[in-house]
Amino acid sequence: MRLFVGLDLPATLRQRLALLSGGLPGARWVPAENYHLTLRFIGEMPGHRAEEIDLALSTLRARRFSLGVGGVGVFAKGGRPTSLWAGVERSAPLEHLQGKIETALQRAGLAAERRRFTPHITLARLDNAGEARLAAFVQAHNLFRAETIAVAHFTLFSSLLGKEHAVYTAEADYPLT
Ligand code: 3AM
Repeated sequence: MRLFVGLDLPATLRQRLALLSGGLPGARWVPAENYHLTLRFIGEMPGHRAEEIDLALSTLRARRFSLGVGGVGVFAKGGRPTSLWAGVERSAPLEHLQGKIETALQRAGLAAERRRFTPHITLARLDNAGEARLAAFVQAHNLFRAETIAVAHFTLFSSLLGKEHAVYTAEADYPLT
């Protein structure tokens, strides 16, 4: 099973984000049902490890919080833009939850994540998106702001890689208090 921990997003936010799709050649838009915020990518795990991970996550305690979404940005690799995303406000409760998940997963035997946590919601994968068009898109949507959402649980997702898009399934939800 290919796993990751993340936040599921409410339908209102998905609809709002979906309005950003379009008008950018070279963008493969993520379908609205796939929008999520990754808190920690785990990767391929055998079933018994998945169970240990589930157990570790279910003992974690953290508080509910609200999340602000706004702005758009781009990740690049070797100077090439690879993905387009909607920004997520960094906040103490979000960082706290992410840190607790990291600790729980390390306790469950996973190696430490070395990449810095950069909260975002991927909107599109980019293949050869023209630089000027991309810059114009980012500028045009930089003032984008969505309604603040209430986060009351986090989720362990499985991800089945497909030809077009991955299929994400919520395997377990963990309530925040
Ligand atoms: O949340 P986003 O869409 O940015 O790209 C994958 C996706 O990111 C990422 O994990 C999220 C859920 O699938 N991902 C895939 N392989 C990865 C890897 N080897 C990875 N993240 C880190 N390391």
